[in-house]
Amino acid sequence: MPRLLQLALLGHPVLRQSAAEVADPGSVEIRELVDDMLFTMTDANGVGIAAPQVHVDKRVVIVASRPNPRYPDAPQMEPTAMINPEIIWRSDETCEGWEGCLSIPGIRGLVPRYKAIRIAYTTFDGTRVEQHFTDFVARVFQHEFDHLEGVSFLDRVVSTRDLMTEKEWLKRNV
Ligand code: K2U
Ligand code: ZN
Repeated sequence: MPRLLQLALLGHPVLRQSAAEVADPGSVEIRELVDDMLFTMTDANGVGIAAPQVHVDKRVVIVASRPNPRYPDAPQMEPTAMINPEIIWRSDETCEGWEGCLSIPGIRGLVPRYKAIRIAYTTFDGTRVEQHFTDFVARVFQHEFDHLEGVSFLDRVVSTRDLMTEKEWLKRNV
């Protein structure tokens, strides 16, 4: 049975460090971590989550785009666990979008992200996979990858005037 994990909140040092590479992607430890991360993300209505957000210093993320009030056109995808992910190419073009974060409750920010990216990651069986993402899925991946580097979406907003409370944002965006 997967466990509901405690979320690290902004200010906790685990969110401000570079996470450690995973040595054994196929271990029971990593499979159980991913199960618990997925359960925790789903409970919080997230579209992604990174291991440092559940106090685990490992380079593991889950990307799970689905249509949601802010991004009704977001593609529905199978939640995908990515071990030791990296960005291997990115477009010059960027685009802005509103983001939230499970580790920064109650705040939304307008964040510029690369519009298209090519990524690589390892799966549980040790296979290295490459994928091309655009638009919202590219945004979610970049948000989660930032967590592995100790970066939050607050660090990416161009101006603090691009921040608002979730309550004010919901009045204007849903
Ligand atoms: O890493 C997290 O904190 C999960 C975020 C991921 C996210 C990435 C990019 C854009 C928005 C969110 C959570 O899913 S926060 C909940 C949420 C979901 C959809 C849109 C906005 C916020
Ligand atoms: Zn986040």
